[in-house]
Amino acid sequence: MNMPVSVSVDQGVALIRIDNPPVNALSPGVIDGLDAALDQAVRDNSVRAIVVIGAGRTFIAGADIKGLEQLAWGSDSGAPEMHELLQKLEDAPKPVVMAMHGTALGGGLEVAMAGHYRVAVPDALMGQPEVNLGIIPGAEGTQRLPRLVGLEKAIEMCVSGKPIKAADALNAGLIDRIIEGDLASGAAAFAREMAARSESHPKTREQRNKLPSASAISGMLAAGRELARKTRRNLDAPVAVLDALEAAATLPFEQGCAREREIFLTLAKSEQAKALIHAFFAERGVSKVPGISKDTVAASVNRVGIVGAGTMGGGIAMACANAGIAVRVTDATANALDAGMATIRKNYDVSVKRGRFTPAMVEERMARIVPQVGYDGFGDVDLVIEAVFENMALKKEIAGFVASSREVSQSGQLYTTNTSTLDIDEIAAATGRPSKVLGLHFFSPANVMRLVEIVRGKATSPETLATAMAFAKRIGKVGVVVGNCPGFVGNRMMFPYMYEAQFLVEDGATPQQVDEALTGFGMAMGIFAVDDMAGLDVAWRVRQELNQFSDPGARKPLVADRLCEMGRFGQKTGKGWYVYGDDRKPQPDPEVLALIEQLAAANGIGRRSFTNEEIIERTIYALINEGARVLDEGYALRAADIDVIYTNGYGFPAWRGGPMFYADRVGLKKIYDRVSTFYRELGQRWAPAPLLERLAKDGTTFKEFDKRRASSVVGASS
Ligand code: T1G
Repeated sequence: MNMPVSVSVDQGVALIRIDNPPVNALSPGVIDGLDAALDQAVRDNSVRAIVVIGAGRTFIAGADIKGLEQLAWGSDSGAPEMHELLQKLEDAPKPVVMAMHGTALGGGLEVAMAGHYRVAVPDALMGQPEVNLGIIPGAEGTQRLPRLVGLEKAIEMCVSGKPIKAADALNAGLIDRIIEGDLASGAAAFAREMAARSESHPKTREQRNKLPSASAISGMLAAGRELARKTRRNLDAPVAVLDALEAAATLPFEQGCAREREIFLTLAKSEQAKALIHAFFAERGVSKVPGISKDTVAASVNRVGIVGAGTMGGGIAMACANAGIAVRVTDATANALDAGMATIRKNYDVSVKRGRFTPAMVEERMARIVPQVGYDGFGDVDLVIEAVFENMALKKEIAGFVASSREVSQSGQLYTTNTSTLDIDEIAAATGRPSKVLGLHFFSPANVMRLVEIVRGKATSPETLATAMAFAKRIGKVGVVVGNCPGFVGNRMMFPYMYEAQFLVEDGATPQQVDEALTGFGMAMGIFAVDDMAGLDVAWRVRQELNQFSDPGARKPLVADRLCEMGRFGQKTGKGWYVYGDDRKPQPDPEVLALIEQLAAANGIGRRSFTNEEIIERTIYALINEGARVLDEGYALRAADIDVIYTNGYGFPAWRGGPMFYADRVGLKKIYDRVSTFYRELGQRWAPAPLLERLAKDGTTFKEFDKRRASSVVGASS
């Protein structure tokens, strides 16, 4: 068996190499291996200095999150035990240099900070991302980081969880040198230099000169709390980490470590940690798709052609250009193209103002986007993305044209459509080469939102799917493979949720109350504010395209169509469910409230008041019930995929794990019972999903369902 840690000695320097693919996580084997390697290097009289380095793509990316998951769910093992190792590193009688490349995160950075010196390659990233998993650093990071970079910088890094780049780290005092060229030899040379220079080497835990004076501490912590409140809404860990950082500034090192440990262990078992660790693995799990293996050949996508320069087309063009992909954008008229390019320019200008891009970076990106009327040069693109508005006839016409036109089409080219609801197979049929076709459902604004639903048609080939998955990753998106049903996974679930909110309003709640209940639950936005932002006309058109209320017995929402007939399309017309002033903040509109009351009365709907709890049950349980159907029918591969879709595309709070994980935590029996009650009281639309009923009666969870389905798929293919 390969040892995860090895030692080699060259010209007086011991190189301790950690080799625990894929990311050198700190498994117990790595921790023990480091400990033994350190002993060996210290004992060896020929060794004057020690370098610790990671093999493969990265230094250490942190504690093993699998272990943390066990800890979260009640196991007593799983908490990384590193105090002794860190102390031994720091007390080593020979200089220890940590040589970082890739990502030194969490426990990885904590190991690095216990070394006497740190060096890194220019593109290395260093950070304490633990808060993103609902925990705080658990290996003395909150105590050593402020000693190296000062309290203010440590607060910023630990609250945001965002890693910093090598140049920033050098500036802040986190590292001592940036190594250009080969890291191992550069770090060894640096180590020899340090060994020759001095007998004693700096121990981070003994440094106090970067810690603030007593009078400055409370101001910094107050600013940190404000930062946590503003930027990490509803999260416990970013607030708790400030207590550990306060201990670093006010208590002796050992006591500070004890305080950190206490907070770490409490949070490690919290609901938020369970949910966020679930979200971490759920996001990594989406790349596991039946029929796609490491051997499936994904074509590389370097040139993209986009049809339609509207909001979606423009956003997708930006996402591609940001990833270094050359883009051609076509639209029917020069005017439409000019408007589209102006919007792209305006969006980039905002990024410059916010300091995200420099003007030079923007020019580089703009130069990658070529606007054009017609399809000149489309023959050379690897991937076409049609992004015109949601109309089947138009989409088929374009698909047919692109496929049949010699100058546009070439045999290897993928054809994709950015529909949010329409039938991929029908569009694929119009191209005559359906194996090369799939849906790419981006979310608006497409240059920002991380989610893409990758819609597999019945003829989509594995290679086409693999190419689309790799393309999504390349442009920085989380691509979730879904099946082809109306609305796919995300929107199909959103419709019952949205309409239930509308029924609640007809039944006596107000749009504002529903939205406040939902944001109180943790949704990024209320559903009425979302509808206003997306445009009420979008759902209106979908209602007609999909004939959503064709069943004569179904309750139809009364107000939304009326608002559309009145031209109240939401933010873009200044009025929708709410009314908007210059600040674009939604304000309740008495006209809408009167309309709701009038329509309810005219249709004999009795109105009453609702508690927030009822509102959450009626809306979120509608989402879950439809989620169970989508899962059962196979349009979503896993409940966890639904969670990824909802946390990345629909503003569902990641700290609740996603709708299906949330359902597990509430208990499927409770959800099923409530859904059954609604079914009796409110009718057919609340019929319990068969899978929900089965799992509730078996006393099991969606997580268990995922495990069982995964093993049955593996079984089937082997
Ligand atoms: N533990 C276990 N597995 C990990 C892992 C980790 N820390 N990090 C990544 N993986 C797996 C991941 O599941 C995937 O597996 C594969 O590696 C590639 O990941 C004591 C408490 C490092 C920037 O939070 O941010 O330290 O799906 O697809 O896009 O205080 O992974 O292939 O089977 O994401 O190149 C702190 C989490 C832990 C870092 C690489 N560390 N990881 O991104 O690849 S808490 C983190 C990442 C801690 C201490 C504590 C990213 C990455 P599979 P990937 P990538």
